[in-house]
Amino acid sequence: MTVDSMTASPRQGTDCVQLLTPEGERVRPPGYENVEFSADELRNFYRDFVLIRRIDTEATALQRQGELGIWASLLGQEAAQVGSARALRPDDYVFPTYREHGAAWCRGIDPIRLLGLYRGVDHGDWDPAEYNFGLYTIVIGAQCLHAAGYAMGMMRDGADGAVLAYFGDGASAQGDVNESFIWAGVFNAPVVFFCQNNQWAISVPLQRQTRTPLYKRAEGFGFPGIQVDGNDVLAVHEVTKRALQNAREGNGPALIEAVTYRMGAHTTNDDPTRYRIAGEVEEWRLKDPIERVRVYLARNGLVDQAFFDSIEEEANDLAATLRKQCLALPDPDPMRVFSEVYAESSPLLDEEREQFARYLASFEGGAQ
Ligand SMILES: Cc1ncc(C[n+]2csc(CCOP(=O)(O)OP(=O)(O)O)c2C)c(N)n1
Repeated sequence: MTVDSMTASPRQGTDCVQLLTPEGERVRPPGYENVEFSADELRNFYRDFVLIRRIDTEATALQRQGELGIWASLLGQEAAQVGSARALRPDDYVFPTYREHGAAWCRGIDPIRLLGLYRGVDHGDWDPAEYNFGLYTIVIGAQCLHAAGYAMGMMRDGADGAVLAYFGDGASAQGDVNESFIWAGVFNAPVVFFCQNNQWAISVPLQRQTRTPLYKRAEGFGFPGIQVDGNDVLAVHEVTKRALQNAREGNGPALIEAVTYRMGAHTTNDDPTRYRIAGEVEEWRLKDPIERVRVYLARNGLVDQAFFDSIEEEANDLAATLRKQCLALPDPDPMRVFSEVYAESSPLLDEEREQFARYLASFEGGAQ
């Protein structure tokens, strides 16, 4: 084995599914010749894109102004998230990480709830059962175990939905993710593992996570793996739709590797210029997921300038509302941690609650 082969980039392969090129050209690879999208679907993808990118920009600005504790930007990953989340049925169930703002948007979660979490005034304030969308998971890869278990439960309940679990290229190296692959595989659970391979796990590049393209790992666990251009919303949508349908029909799990790129910092606490070169970012800027849909829509006469203008206006209004709502979010009652972690109390919890209440009361003005 040569040094070159040891350090070869396990990146995009020739069998990576693409239906819309970075230049906005529609392509039809074998097996996908007859895939069609209506003009409405394409316009809706574009609208989702612009709105979630605007939410992301506004949240980043709010963090910079000290209004959020931290923010994990999704910039560049819009197609991976919108394409996959729009392939879900309402009765399917999603397990996200902490960067799935686009998927949350598609599931109908008000973005102010994401801002509340990152502002530190709540712990993720939506009811997972209402949206079939779990709470954000910061512990890398843990949600894949929840997803495999939930899918096994659905199967035993006779439900005919599927589960979609998001995780990153870094998470692919976690034990939890690999254990969930084993369980889902041997129990034929209806779960689609959706890896957003954005090339970096904070400062650790993909080459330090794997020697083979990630989708190829699935074979070793006994289910299909497929690689898709993660910046191509059409390809992501079609591939995810098929995998979810297969899972619902009892054909078991699948692993989708969406090849994409984290355009910004890992979080607002990070400085990516310390570990990656500007040329790499520039290369990916040319593959922007929004631009290719914009070009396709315009070139095929599916929209006019008024369409783009109205979405721009909608995005600006959304950002202004979000900003106002964010600044008005109330500080939480500090005692809330005792009421919302455990279903039932215990003597130790009672004692800690009383101690904490006394501590708060010791300040002038009591718990305020
Ligand atoms: C179990 C665990 N180990 C380490 C961390 C610290 N950590 C936070 S994000 C991250 C990298 C995750 O990279 P990846 O899975 O590729 O997702 P991305 O952030 O790129 O979307 C790490 C190691 C953590 N949150 N949980």
